[in-house]
Amino acid sequence: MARYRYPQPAPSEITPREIWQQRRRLMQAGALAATGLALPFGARAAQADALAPLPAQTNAEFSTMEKVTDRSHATTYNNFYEFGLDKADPHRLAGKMQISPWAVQVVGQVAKPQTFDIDDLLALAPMQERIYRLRCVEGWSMVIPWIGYPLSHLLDKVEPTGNAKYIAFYTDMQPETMPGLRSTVLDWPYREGLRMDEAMHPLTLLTFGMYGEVLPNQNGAPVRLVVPWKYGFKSAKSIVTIQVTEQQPTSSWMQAAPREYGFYSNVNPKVSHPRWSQAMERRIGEGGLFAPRRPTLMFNGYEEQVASMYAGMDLAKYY
Ligand SMILES: Nc1nc2c(c(=O)[nH]1)N[C@H]1C(S)=C(S)[C@@H](COP(=O)(O)O)O[C@H]1N2
Ligand SMILES: [Mo]
Repeated sequence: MARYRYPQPAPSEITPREIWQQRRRLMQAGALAATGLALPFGARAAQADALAPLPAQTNAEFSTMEKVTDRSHATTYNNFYEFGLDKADPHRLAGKMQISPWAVQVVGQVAKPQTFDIDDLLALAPMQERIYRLRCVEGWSMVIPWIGYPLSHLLDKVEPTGNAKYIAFYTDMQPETMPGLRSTVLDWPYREGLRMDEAMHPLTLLTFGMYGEVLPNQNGAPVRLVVPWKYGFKSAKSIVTIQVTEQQPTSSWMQAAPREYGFYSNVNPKVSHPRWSQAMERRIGEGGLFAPRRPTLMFNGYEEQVASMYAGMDLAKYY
């Protein structure tokens, strides 16, 4: 496979300390993987906020070298509407979500439909750490070290049939722990979808951890999707069902506001949201409201890897 190039930040954007911290973090992750140290999933230390480490090999080929967003931002400024619409709601409330036991059923146009216990999913393929940009449709972005493996590994296991054209993802519904389900902003459960080639693309990550540990609940524990060239809402959290379909699924966002959210939702600075431009973004943690915003990149900077999937498509029509 070709070695991908990512836009590099100017040296002045990086302080030596940040570089040093990032290297140290990557080395720690590598050392953990080397010793094979792993805690059973869901094992959490007594300390309220401590999460189990999730060892992984760094995948440099698919990682941006940009400065990683502080973990404190990535775990406290979240969209997870099941817990409320405020950015602080998921961190405040998602701790109550029940994530053990957890299973993911894979159904639909597959030769071998299967329900995977979370421990079987964790063991399905080697864990990789990938530092991806995440661009929210609201105009902000982060750079997050995710841990997971390509979704294609799971899909290969269930053997999609000749009719398999799309994949639908469904988030869990826990009325007792998710107060946001009472809201009518979205139709629940949270549903998202990908075309088959998008789902099989090596960048599409079935994600179990971040920052060297299993996912915090507010970030979609115990398993979520991360599709880095699409707006953040495509990256469904806390997935319980994966359905392989022949027809294009309708996502919760398409259903709520079809004029604003299409099926593809590729990051595209040239196609405005009906109510605001998508040309610029604010990097969370970068000097507050007065920090200069940065230009949003086509396909969130992953153009070289993904553009060929949309060759000949009018991206203003298929937004
Ligand atoms: N189930 C579910 N998944 C979701 C959302 C949600 O509200 N519910 N929000 C999405 C949006 S809009 C974004 S930007 C990302 C945010 O992921 P993060 O909080 O881990 O950064 O999650 C996506 N996945
Ligand atoms: Mo988002």
